[in-house]
Amino acid sequence: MRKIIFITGATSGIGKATAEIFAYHNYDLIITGRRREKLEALAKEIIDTYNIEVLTLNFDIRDKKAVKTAIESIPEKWKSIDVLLNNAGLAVGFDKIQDGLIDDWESMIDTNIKGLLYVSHEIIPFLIKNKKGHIINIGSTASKVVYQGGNVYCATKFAVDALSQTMRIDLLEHKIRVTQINPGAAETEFSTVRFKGNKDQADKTYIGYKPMTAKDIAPSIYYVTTIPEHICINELEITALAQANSNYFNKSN
Ligand code: NDP
Ligand code: 8X3
Repeated sequence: MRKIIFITGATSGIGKATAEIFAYHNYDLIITGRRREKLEALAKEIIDTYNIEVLTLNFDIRDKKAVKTAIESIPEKWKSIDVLLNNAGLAVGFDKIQDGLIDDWESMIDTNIKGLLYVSHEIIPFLIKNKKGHIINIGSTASKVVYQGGNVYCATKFAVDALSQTMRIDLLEHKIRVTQINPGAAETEFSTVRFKGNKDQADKTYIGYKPMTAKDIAPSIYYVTTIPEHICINELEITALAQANSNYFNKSN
């Protein structure tokens, strides 16, 4: 029987690259996101390439009813989930706190913290019932070190860090692994979303150095699931060689 991974935010970036690598490694996939056409296109591409099954669930992670309804709709045979990848997330805006927009703050808090919790709330009972499982939360270098203009985004990623740590404690008795992966700058749709579609501004994020891509991060996400059963990689930080932390870059290229 093939293993199953449930991925939030699989329509783009890190979630999409991770879907591809787990498919390559013979997992069946439950892929989720708001953009239905991108989900369907990815499902088709993966089914055509790999001999595995894909279930698509189309919902907005900020909508707790929609999350519950979508996960309740999962057919019985798909409930034997081995890995939950809490990846869906975003930054909106880059303003100093005094200039920040409350709508931007709410969007990040609702997606990165509350959305992660809504999904985890529905999936964790499956993992407990199945007596197995691995939760992988995507944090960030911003889960550890804040930067100017990062205020609320960093706060949400610090919250993810706190949740990963407490999930690991709370789920200890159920032998469920909890890993947090903290990427540094990776060129995905992330900056375009942060700068609200302003591609020029987004591109400036990556000038002067070679950032990671989603494909640089996905193999490590797969790797943490492959280690012996009695071990857990609790945390992993991955950055471009040109990035030391949230604030220090070598932008001389
Ligand atoms: P992308 O913008 O490329 O992908 C984000 C994914 O999240 C999309 O699939 C998007 O799907 C999904 N998503 C966003 N909001 C919602 C929502 N309300 N409901 C459902 N799905 C949603 O960015 P990345 O791949 O870079 O980001 C993935 C994760 O990695 C995020 O948690 C981000 O914070 C984190 N990260 C990114 C870094 C980077 O530099 N790129 C560095 C460190 C961490 P859709 O729009 O279809 O709903
Ligand atoms: C995303 C990368 O540097 O904008 O978490 O925080 S950064």
